[in-house]
Amino acid sequence: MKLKESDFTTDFVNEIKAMYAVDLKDTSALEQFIALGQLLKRYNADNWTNTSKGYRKNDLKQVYYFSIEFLPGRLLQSNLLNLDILDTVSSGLKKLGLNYEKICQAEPDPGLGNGGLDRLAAGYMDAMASLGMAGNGNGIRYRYGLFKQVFMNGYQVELPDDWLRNGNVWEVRRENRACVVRFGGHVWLQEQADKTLRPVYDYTDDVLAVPYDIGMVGYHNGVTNTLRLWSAELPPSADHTYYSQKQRDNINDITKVLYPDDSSDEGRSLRLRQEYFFSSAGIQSIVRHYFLEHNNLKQFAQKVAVHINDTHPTLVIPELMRILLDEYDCSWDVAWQITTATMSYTNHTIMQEALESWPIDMFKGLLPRIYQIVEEIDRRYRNEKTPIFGSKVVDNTAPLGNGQVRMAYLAVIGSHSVNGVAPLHTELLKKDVLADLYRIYPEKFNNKTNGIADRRWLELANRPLTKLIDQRIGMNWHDNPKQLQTLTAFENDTEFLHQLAEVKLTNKQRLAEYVKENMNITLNTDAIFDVQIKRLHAYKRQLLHVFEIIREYQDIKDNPQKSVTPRVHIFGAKAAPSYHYAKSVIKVINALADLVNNDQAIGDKLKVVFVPNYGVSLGELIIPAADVSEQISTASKEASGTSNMKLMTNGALSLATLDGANIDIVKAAGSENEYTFGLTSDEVYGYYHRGDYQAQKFFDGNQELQRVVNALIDGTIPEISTEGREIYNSLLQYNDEYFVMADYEDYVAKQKQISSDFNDVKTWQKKSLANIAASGTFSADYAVARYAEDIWQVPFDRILK
Ligand code: GPV
Repeated sequence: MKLKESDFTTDFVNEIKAMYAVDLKDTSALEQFIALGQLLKRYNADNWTNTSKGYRKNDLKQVYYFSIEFLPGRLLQSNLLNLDILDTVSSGLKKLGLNYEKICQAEPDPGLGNGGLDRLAAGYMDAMASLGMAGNGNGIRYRYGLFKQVFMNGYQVELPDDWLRNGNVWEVRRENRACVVRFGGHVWLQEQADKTLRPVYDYTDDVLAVPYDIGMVGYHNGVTNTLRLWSAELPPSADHTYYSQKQRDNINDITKVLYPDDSSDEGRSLRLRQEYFFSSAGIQSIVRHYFLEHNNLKQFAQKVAVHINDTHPTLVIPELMRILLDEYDCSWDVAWQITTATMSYTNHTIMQEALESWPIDMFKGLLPRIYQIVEEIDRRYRNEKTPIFGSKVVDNTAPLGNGQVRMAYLAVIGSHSVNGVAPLHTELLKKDVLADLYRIYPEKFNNKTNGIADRRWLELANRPLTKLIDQRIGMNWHDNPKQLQTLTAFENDTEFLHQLAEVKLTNKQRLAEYVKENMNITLNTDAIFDVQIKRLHAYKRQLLHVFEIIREYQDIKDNPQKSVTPRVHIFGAKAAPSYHYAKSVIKVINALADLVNNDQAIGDKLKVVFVPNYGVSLGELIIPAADVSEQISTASKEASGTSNMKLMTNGALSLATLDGANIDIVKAAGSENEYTFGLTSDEVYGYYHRGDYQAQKFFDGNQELQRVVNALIDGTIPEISTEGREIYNSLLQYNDEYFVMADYEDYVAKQKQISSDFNDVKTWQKKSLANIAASGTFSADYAVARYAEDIWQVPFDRILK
């Protein structure tokens, strides 16, 4: 949009007056942020209205991306960027004597998600709008987000994340679009006047689902799509019906807190209620919207695509069936044809424990009609497939089995497309986790490698680098990130490589300031900033990184005179509150940090920083400052990873196993520009098949490793006697489930190589440049374009070459 700076300052001052009835100088940064958000919403109102009107008028096919969590990050800057008024506004605010940075930081970071899965969903919303695609999000408006993490005595403590305390300026409550979601009760068949039978529900617990819409502003294209988040409230009949306090609580609890678990199944019925709640509300509102422009169901699947982001929204399948059967009198076959043509599903993990399933008794009690439909899907599936594939394969893949409703199987059977999120992951789905279903439905399986919101992670998070790139290759890459590739022309340009190093230093200084201010640790910005930021999980192997730190520490202590390349090891990670092992690792890292950071003999050769409360905003600060990107999951376990891509585009070199999208990153940037190590996925599976992995052997064969592992239990690191012992036992007594011991030697060798290579600034920066240049292909814009072409069959405006 076009905006004159003077118009903006006038508008802003007026907004402040109208909202707070005080002078500008008497407002807080938070108030300024809220006023600015209001103003932007007003500026963008026509875009938002016209976008939905346009989709309706042109009867465009709409995509609905269902995800139980979205992790959008702060929206102010990205909205300003996408509206093309960032410079005008920031300089206008400056003219008014205000601190633009501080206003941006006053925005609460919505804690509406856990990790990569949810960040991916939010990034795809941005990409859909930026491609001019009719894409909608559908999720839950949690009153409290993921916990706020603090460390007390080195332990993780979870505080409530009250992110909505001051409201959410970006949202619009639309009570007139509310719908009722029914739980429990009895289902029976009632004869209609025309003698047909219709299910009727009695004694249900009804919940009102109220949508809150957030505008998803497209990049420089005037498009604003909608992310619809549902909130659970008492139904309007509350005036007449008596609700006990318990019933009220039951309703309010549905959208009260985000489940803090990441890829572990949570057998609580509240989670199942959350899943049905937003699935049902979303599907009801889609059907209602469809019938605004159509009077029969013939075109439904041509006009609507529903995407199931991991299994949590799988109940959209039986819910759409329910509506078609019970409310629109479709035959089963017609309803099933429409449903499967509409639905598509993304799987995000091969970890068994993350494959959701629900005990049939719980499911049936909570969702009796939906259960009947799942039973019928199961019955027909068995009838159709058993003669062809035999009962063993069918038993192993049917929606119902072992007393459970198996969500991933239901998702595959009820969708026309199933995709993994990196080539290796998709191959493993076919070969292992979903192998039997792949035999039955080979045509459904496809890969869609993840992508990141590069405008957020590069343009916004790393302004100095963006400026430098713009100076060299102009601005076309902003529209088409693959053009970053042209940067390779400068790979031997000494001045440019020097400038790259300067930019990195600037970003490291910025991070160092934050760390000094918030954690009182002084960082040496000449050191290698070695970064591992992701949820804490055994398979991600933060422990391997810990081993390297212990090794470096012992090495410096043993050889005080030896010259070393200084290191700063930076961690950011939340552990699920119930994940005992992960919390022990946090304690160990913090104890190690205490030991190392306070040892005079270590000085600034080595520092360990565990930044509390890692999330999108901290990522935006840390990632541009990284030299090394730790992507060290056990091969086969990380479906894709996305921090690997964010770090790459900011010029960090990957220290990586051949897992997930690391493989594709190495391919894109060239293996000479990354540090790969460790078992391959085939080798890991080889151990599984033979059953002959022995952690002890690796331990016995490597004295250095023995010393490192012993440091967990011999008092080297004070105050971790319990945690150190647990981890020690997980390695030696329980045989090291994630092959930390097997990969140690190769990992350390690569770390040593890094320490030596880092000193050759020019060569290092050349590698860094190769990473930046090759990172464009991992833009979410391309990923979403591939979903649109191959799976959703929806058009989009922007042509990406
Ligand atoms: I399943 N992922 C996640 O963040 N939470 C989950 O519950 C599950 C998966 C992640 C994977 O672990 C990453 O490898 C992947 O990059 C990300 O989803 C997005 O696909």
